[in-house]
This record gives sequence, structure tokens and C-alpha cells, in this order.
Amino acid sequence: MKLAVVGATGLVGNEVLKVVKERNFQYDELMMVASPRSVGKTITFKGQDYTVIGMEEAISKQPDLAIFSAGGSTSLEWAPKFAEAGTIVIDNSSAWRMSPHHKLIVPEINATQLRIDDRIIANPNCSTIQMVVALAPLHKKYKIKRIVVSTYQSVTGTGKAAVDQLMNERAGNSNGVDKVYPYQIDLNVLPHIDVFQDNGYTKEEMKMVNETKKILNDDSISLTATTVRIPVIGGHSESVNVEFEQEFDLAEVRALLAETNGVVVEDDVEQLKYPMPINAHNRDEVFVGRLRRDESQPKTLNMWIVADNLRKGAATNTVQIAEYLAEHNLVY
Ligand code: 2RA
Repeated sequence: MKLAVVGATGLVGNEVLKVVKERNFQYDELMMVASPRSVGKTITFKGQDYTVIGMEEAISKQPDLAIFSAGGSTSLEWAPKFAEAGTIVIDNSSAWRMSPHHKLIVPEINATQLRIDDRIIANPNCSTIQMVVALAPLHKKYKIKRIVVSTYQSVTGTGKAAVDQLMNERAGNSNGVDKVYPYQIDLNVLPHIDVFQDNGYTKEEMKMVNETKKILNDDSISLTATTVRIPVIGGHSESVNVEFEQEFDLAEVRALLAETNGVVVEDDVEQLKYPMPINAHNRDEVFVGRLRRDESQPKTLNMWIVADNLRKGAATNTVQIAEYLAEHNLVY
């Protein structure tokens, strides 16, 4: 199996390589692919040096599988060309997520939808993935009516330049350094992720609304989101208020989440135990805590969900899709 990692020099691409190594994902040949300015660079992986190649060259080598973390416009242009050459593309950008012809996959929830003729498979947005991993078992049991979510998102979701902005500001070196955000991020909070839409919401907020419905396969769910950037690196956190159709039992919710694949319940306030990005960093699981009834209305739960956005929110999810394809002979 020939595997191409497209966007191999970026933050997510680098995380994809780490996850491929940690999970011992099997391939016969590996290609590191990136934009023209990185072509010719060397990436050392598992003790071997790889020269970064460009898109055309990668296509000419006909990889069986390509994990794309190269942004929406690159994906729109290049993913179809790879697919045309017989490659299955797993794409981390927003380019194909809401297309009715492409599947939006979180393996724990809907990998069984995948078929041999899926050529471009979309990986959801990071803030959506961690929320739906925790909500899917609850939706199945109690049926979700409405979700109100506020996020606290790591600067790693914006990329390396954003991490540099934060660190430069923290070190007092921000003069003359290009800013990725419109304002200082250190010691600040920006209620603004991605671009504003005509309805006053940001694109990140609308991704959460639309992708959640598609992944949970239920358009009847109401959802409203406020997405916020904070000066943190380890992962995204989310305060989620969820109203169900059915009554629930808190102990049962806890038990259900504890037995859910990919979820770790950290919920013991007496011991001051709750999820935090500093602990989720470099972990593949989704951490859930602060489980409590919303006392202001019936059948409503409050929860706190944290995950490393570069891991389960991006790299891990794509590698899990690749694993599913390989295990089910959907890639050759
Ligand atoms: C962010 N959702 O955190 C993005 C990354 N895909 O900005």
C-alpha cells in the first residue's frame, strides 16, 4: 500500500506522521507531499530521510491512499486529481464536508457508511469531532433535541503561525512580527474563529451546526454555537448544554460515556478531577466531565468536553479512517 501524506510539513501533517508511527499503521511506501515552497526539504521519519515531493510527482506515483492536510483551496484543486489517478483521499479541510456526494466520517460513529467507491472522504472539523464522539451514544439513547455549545479553542487550530504569535507575545517579542489574529491573543480571548457569515455567526460556528447534523444523520437536531479562541495550546474545550427528548439518569449517562469507544470520563469534582487541555495534549481520546443536570429546565444535561484538536480533531481521526479502509479491504 502506497501512502501519501499531503501537507506533511504543516502542524496537522506532522501530527499525522506521529499517529501513523504510534499506531503502527502499515504501508509499503510512504510519500511526503507539500506545496512548492517545501518541495526538496527533508523529513526524517522512523529513522529514514524522505525528500518532500510536489503534487504532480505524487500523483505520478499513484498512491493508494492520501491523507490531505493542506487547506480547502488546495484540496478542491488537487483531491479530485488524486482521486482520478485511483487514490483514495481522506481530507482534513472543509472542502468536501457538506457535499451531498461525500461522506463525513467519525469512525466511532459512522465508518460503516464507507464503500469501495468512496474516493474523497471528508474528515470533520476538530470542534465538531470531539463533541459528536461524546454526544453520539447519548443521542442514540435519549435523542437530542437541542444543543447549545460554547468553545474554548487552542491556537494550534489556526496553525504554526498562530502558535508563533502567542509565544512571541508571551515573550514580549511581538513588535514587527506578523499577526495571524486581528488582535493580541496572549492574555486575551477572541470570540471569533474563521470568517463571519451573513447571519452574524462565524464559519466555525456554522460548521458545528451543519456537520453535527450530517454526522449524527439527524436534521431535526437544533444547535447553536459560539466559538472562541483562547491562548492555549493543548486542545479545544467545549461547554455543551444538551436537551434530550427522553428523560435520562445521570449515573446511566456517566456509565454510557465510560463504555464509549474513544471517550474517557474524568468527572470527580470532590477530587477536583475534570478534563483540561493540558492533560488532553498528545492524547487520542475525548475527555468528558462536569456532568450535571441543567437545573433550569427538564431533560437537559451540562457537560465539558476536551480533546487535542490536532489528534482526535484531525490526525487521529484521519488515520482511524485509513485503518478502517485497510481492515475492510476498501483500499488496495
Ligand atoms: C480551528 N477549527 O480550531 C479550526 C481548525 N480546523 O480554528
